[in-house]
Amino acid sequence: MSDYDVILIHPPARYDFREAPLFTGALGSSPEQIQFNKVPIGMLSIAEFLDRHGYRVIVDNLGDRMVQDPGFDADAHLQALSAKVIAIGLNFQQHAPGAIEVARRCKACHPEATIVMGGLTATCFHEEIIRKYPFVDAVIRAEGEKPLLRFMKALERTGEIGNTPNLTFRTETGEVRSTALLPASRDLDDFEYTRFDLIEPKTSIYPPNAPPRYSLAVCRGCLYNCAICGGSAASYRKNLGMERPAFRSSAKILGDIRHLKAQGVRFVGLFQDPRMGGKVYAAELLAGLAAESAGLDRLSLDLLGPADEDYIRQVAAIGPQVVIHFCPDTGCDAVRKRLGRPYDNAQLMETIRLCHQYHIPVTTFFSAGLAGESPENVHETWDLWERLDALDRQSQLCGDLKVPLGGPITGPIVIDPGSLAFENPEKYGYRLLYKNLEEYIEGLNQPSWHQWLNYETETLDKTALVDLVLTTMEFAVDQREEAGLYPPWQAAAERLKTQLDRVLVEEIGELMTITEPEERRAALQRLRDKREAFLLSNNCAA
Ligand code: B12
Ligand code: SF4
Repeated sequence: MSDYDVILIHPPARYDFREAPLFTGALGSSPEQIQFNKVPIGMLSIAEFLDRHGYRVIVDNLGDRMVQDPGFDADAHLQALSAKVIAIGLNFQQHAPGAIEVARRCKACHPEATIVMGGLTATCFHEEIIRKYPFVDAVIRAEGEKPLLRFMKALERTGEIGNTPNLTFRTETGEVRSTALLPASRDLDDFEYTRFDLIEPKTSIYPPNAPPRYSLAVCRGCLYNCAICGGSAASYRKNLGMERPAFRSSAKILGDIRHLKAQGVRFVGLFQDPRMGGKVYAAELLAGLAAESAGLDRLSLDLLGPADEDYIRQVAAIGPQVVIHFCPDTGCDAVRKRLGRPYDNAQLMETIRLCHQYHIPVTTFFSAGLAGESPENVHETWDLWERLDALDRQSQLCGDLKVPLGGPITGPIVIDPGSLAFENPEKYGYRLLYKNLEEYIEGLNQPSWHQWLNYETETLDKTALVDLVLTTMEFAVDQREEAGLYPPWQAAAERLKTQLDRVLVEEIGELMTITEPEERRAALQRLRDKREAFLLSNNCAA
C-alpha cells in the first residue's frame, strides 16, 4: 500500500539550480534566493480539505528541502515517494521549468502513480501541458480543493476520472479533453490554512534564523486589474470562473491568527485590501484584529489604493504592531495609470502622511521596467522615492514612527500568464517574448536573469530594459546610503555588484553564441567562477 493517497509537491523554480551556472543579477543575490520556496497558501487548504475527507495527504516542499540542504538528494527523495497521486504545484510562473522536470522524474520513478498538476500557471497552460508533456496525466484547473477531492473519489471508486470537474486530461485515443469548472467559491470559510502538521519540511513554514512569519489572505481574487498581474479580477474571471473575489469571514481570519500564534508565528502578513470586501467587512475585521493581534510582533496589511482618515484610524487602533504595505510601483502618474492603478502621487503621499500621523509605518515597492517607463520619466520615480525617504526620516525625528524602516524596495517585473498584458500585450504597451509554456520553460532555463525577463515594452528593447533596471538598482543603493540604511562599505559593495552585472550581461551574450552545449556550459561555469573570485577578492559576499 502507498504511504499516502496524495503527495502535493511544491517544486523548486529550476530543478538544477544547485549545479547550473546561473547569473541572478537584479533578481536576487543567489540561485537559492529565487527558488520561491514558499508554498502557495492554497496548497495547504487543499491538503486540509483532503485530510478532512479521510485521505492520507502531505504537502512536500521539495524546493525548500533543496534550498535548505545543499547536499539533499532530490532524485533519491522522489524515488522514495509513495503515493497513488502525485500532485505538482505550478502556481507561480517562475516554477515552470522545475514543475515540469519534477513531473517528468516522478512519472519515470513511479509509472503506476497518477501525476497531476495545478495552480494559476498550470490553469493558464492546461491544454498545452496535456498535449506536450505525456508524463502529466491531468491538470486540475482553478481552485483545487473540491475538484481534487472529486478526482480522488472517482479514482478510488471506478478509476474513471473523465467526469470529474475542472479537469483537463488525455483520453485513451490521445485527445485532449476539458471538463467544466465547478462554480467558484463565494467565500472561503469552508477551508483551513493553518494545518502545519500537513506540511514538510517544517523549515518551509518559516525558515530558521528568520522571524516566524506566515501569510494569510483576506480573499481569493482581486477587484483590481493591474495589467501585468495573473491574479487580477479579469484573470480570475477568465481562468478561474470567479466573478468576484471570495472573502474569508473575519471570524475565520481571527481563528487563523489564533492558530498561527499557537504554532509560534509572530509576524502575520494579511494580504489583499480588506476594503475590497466593503466598509462593514473591513470595519469588523479591523476591530477583531485589534483584539486578536496581541502577542504578534508584526501584522502587515495591504493598501491597494489611497485611504481616508477614518480607515487609517481603524487600522491604527489595532496596535503598534501594524505595518502597511502600499505599492506605488512607479512615481510617474501616467505609467501607474497605464498599469491599472487608479491613483496619483499626491493621493499616495497624503495617505502615507496620514499613516505616519497615526504612527503606522508604511513599506513601499517600486517596479522597474513597466510599460510607458523611460530613462526620462524614471526620474519621477526617483523623485517620489526621495520624498518617501524624507517623509520617513521626518516622521522618525518627530517621534511619529518608532519602527525602523528599510526604505522602498525595487525589482524588475515579469508579465504573468493569464494577465491582461499577456492576453493582449500591444494594448498594454508590451511585447511578449514567451507566449506559451514551452517558451517559458526555454526562457527560464537560460543562464542569466536578463534572459528570464519575458517581455520588452513598446519603448524599451531588452538592452534598454536591462539598463533601466540596473540604473534603478544603482539609484536604490545611492538612496539607501543617503538615508543611512547602508553603511558606505555596503553601498560600495552593492555598487560593484551592479557594475559587474552590466559587464556579465554583455559577456553572457557573447558566450551564448557558442553552439556546442557542453562547451557553452563550461564557458558559463568559468565566467561564474570568475565572478565569485572577483567578488571575494573585493570583500563582497556573492
Ligand atoms: C498573498 C500573495 C503572496 C504572499 C503569499 C504567497 C503564498 N504563500 O501563497 C507573498 C507576499 C509571500 C507572495 C509572494 C510571491 N508572489 Co504572490 N500573491 C499573493 C496574492 C496577493 C494572493 C494569493 C492568494 O491568496 N491566493 C488565494 C489562495 C487561497 O489560493 P492559491 O494559493 O492561489 O491556491 C489555489 C489555486 O491556485 C490552486 N492551486 C494552487 N496550487 C495548486 C497545486 C495543485 C496540485 C492543485 C491541484 C491546485 C493548486 O488551488 C488552490 C486552492 O484553491 C496573489 C494575487 C491574487 N490575486 O491571487 C499574488 C500572486 C499569486 N503572487 C504572484 C507572484 C508572482 C509572487 C512571487 C513570485 C513574487 C516575487 N517575484 O517574489 C512570490 C512567490 C513567493 C514564493 N512562492 O516563494 C503572482 C503569481 C502570478 C503567476 N501566475 O506566476 C500573483 C497572482 C500576483 C502578483 N503578480 O503578484 N505572494
Ligand atoms: S497586482 Fe493588482 S490586480 Fe494583482 S492582486 Fe495586486 S492589486 Fe490585484
